[in-house]
Amino acid sequence: MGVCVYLGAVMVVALGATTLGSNIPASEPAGKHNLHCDCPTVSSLLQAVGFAPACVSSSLALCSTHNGEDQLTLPLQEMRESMQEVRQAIKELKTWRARPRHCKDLLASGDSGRGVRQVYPYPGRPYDAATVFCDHIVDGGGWTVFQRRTNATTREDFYRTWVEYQLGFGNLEGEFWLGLDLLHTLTSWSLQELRVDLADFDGQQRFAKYGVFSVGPASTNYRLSIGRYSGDAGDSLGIERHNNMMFSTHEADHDTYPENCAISFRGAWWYAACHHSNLNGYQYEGHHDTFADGINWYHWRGYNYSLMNTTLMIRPAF
Ligand SMILES: [Ca+2]
Repeated sequence: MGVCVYLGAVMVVALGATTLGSNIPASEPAGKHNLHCDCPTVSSLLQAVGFAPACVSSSLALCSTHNGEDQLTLPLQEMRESMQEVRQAIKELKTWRARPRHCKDLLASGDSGRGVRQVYPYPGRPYDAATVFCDHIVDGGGWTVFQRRTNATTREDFYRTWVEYQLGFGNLEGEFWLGLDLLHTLTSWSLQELRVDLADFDGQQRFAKYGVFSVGPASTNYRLSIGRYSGDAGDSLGIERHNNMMFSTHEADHDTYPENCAISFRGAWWYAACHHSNLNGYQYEGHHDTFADGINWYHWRGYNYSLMNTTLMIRPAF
């Protein structure tokens, strides 16, 4: 009987260990170790090597009641909890991916018209929202507006500091500048196109469109990359003068001119030496005698005409 107890104990330990898989060589199939499922074979083998049939049957009975469940409880529970965490993470990832990054995502999900919307534009920061103005009416829609000038009764001051141009200012429903930091983020996702809509005080409208538009990070002073012009306003923001220029304000001079273009022309822009366009310039109403310091678009109304309305907006090209 002493041998029989020893046999039962050895089988319990062996089967418990193999069930947990702690001593399974990686090269052997797992099924080979399911001894408790193969009792007739085990019984024959044990009897063949000399154990008494009664001893073998009582030991196997002990094995069949001991399937290692108590030893598996803790690992199984941990595995269940881990799976729940993975499921939750996948669910949150799907929710985040479904969030609109910009106005074109909103258009794709059925948004229409135009107005203030919330988007989630920051890569790696799924809970940080930004408030923007979307235009789904002009030219197929999906546009995120980043600058607007109007002839409202109360005009916004656009002669602002570097920090104000970084962070943005104004009223999204009226005149505003969205901010260079957000503009950089929005143009970092993918290839962007830019649309510039202009109107004068005589009821005329023109537009310029660029198939390539991006704004670098703060470390580049928001360097402009722009190209592939089309439209009927003339190319006053493209390769000839503003492409590859850094942004400047009246107290942050990054232009290529010996003096400060932002001060000379009362604005803030991607000046070179100095500009063909000055859409953040002073809000004269139409003709002005001063040189190039109004809301100017040189290739349409020249350096002595300040426009009534401007809209600058972007959307992913694809
Ligand atoms: Ca300068």
